[in-house]
Amino acid sequence: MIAAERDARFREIRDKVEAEERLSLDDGIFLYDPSVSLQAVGELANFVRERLNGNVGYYNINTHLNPTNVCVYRCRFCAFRKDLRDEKGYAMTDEQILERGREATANGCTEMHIVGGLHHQRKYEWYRGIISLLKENFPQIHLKAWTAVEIDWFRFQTKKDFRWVLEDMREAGQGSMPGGGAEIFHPEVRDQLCEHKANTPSWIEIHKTAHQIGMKTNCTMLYGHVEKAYHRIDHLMRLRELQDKTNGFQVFIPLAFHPENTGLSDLKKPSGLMDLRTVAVSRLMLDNIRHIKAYWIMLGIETAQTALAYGADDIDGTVRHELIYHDAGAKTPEFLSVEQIQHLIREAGREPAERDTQYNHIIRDENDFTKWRTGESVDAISPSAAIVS
Ligand code: V47
Ligand code: SF4
Repeated sequence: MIAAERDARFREIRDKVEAEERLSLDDGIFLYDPSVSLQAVGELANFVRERLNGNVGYYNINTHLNPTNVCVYRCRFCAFRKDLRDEKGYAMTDEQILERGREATANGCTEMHIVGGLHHQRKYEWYRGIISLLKENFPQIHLKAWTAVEIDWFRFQTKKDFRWVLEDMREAGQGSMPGGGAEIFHPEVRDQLCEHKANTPSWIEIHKTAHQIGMKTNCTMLYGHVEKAYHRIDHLMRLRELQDKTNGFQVFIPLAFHPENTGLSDLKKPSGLMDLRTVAVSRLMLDNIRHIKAYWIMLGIETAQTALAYGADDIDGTVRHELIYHDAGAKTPEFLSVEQIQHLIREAGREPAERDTQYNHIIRDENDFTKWRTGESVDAISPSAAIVS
């Protein structure tokens, strides 16, 4: 495409975005073309980001819990899983899990992000018991637990349906679902990465069922491996289509592939340019998902900060005990303090705001940081009111 044609095509897309019209598959693929200025794509995404979320950069205070790394599956991109008899394989005891809850409470965490492997010998009751143990002992902490891959496994274990599993886990204390396990939906790619685990129709059905029973969920896309722009845009459009039906996704998180110690270690990790373009294109394509998260653990702090000007309005949390990315070679710190996270958001020119998992404001006790109450939904505030001059 010659430069004049390219500029005209970009203007067409800009007009659509300004008029709040939906972008097409072809629009999305065009925005991924490296000859289309990244800065221009980023500016357009930033325009949408500010229209939706003002000048705020959201974060939460959270911790991770990976109860086991033993897994029956062998996803090619995964450095975290271990075989049953591997000496590095583990399954946490109740006491270790309780200790994590105590640590989270002492740190003022509002959320525990719980995901792990599908252990050959652990029954459904073990997984359910983790949720009820934590909820009974730490009722204030929101449990964002189990990806669709795990819910699919629990269906297999219990021989019940998705709705039964989700309702049973909710009764035990599960509050919402993280967005993992989505990878790339298109079978041309999915079959190369993880042909055995929950397939695309199951992933979609599980999130749809969660939304139908009133449970909010997150969604993700793993990019930067064997997929092409077409597969990424197809993925985003499938998420957009489900969101049109259910409105149950809270946030989208693009996940950059980290190759170290994986079955795809011959690949290079995606560049910072690709990371920023993916954040921006996601913001532009997902016109019905309010928040885009630049997960600092995965992007690195500098790229996450920059992403706050390329469409992202959230950088995830303070995070402790993250293993999935660190096992795959992530060089980011193990956690950030609240002061550090606020500083990096301010340095990016945004106003930090603490939220809970479900995007409500968190109001901390002035005398005791570890105590808090939930304020109104961040989405109830109009973006113009949120813009800080
Ligand atoms: O499902 C695994 C991905 C996901 C690698 O919902 C990898 O708020 C890159 O979903 N390189 C788990 N990615 C993480 C996840 C997540 C993270 C942060 C916030 C939320 C949320 C969800 O990580 C997996 C897979 O897609 N993954 N291995 C790897 N080597
Ligand atoms: Fe198992 Fe999840 Fe790793 Fe796949 S990504 S091998 S399901 S732990």
